Amino acid sequence: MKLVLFFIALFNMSLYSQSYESNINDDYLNSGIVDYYINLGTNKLSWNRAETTLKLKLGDILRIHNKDLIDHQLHTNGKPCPHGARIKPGDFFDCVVTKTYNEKNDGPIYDHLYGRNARFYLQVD
Ligand SMILES: [Cu+2]
Repeated sequence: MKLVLFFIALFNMSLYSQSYESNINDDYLNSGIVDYYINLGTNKLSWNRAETTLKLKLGDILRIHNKDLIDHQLHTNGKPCPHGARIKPGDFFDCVVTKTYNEKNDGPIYDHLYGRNARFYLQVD
């Protein structure tokens, strides 16, 4: 009898974990870690172009990897994430996307160290 109860409990647990997993998967489809690479040779110029605007969703973690030979630093005015810290070559910085961001309404995003000639085109709807 104890063995039967054990298997019933096991069966119920597997039913529960299946529905739980499907909820996790739904959330995962809507957000996640988005890796972005500042390419070698970017130097003091823009990280991307308007035509290659990086589109993100609320809840994403934008992981900015510095593959260049000089430091980089994300400049924001709090959208879509707080202002970045300095990223040394080989390091990364996580921009946790908590706010919508549109360049026209919220102003440009650029490399804090090199100014507005070093743009980063993003959009969060
Ligand atoms: Cu700044």
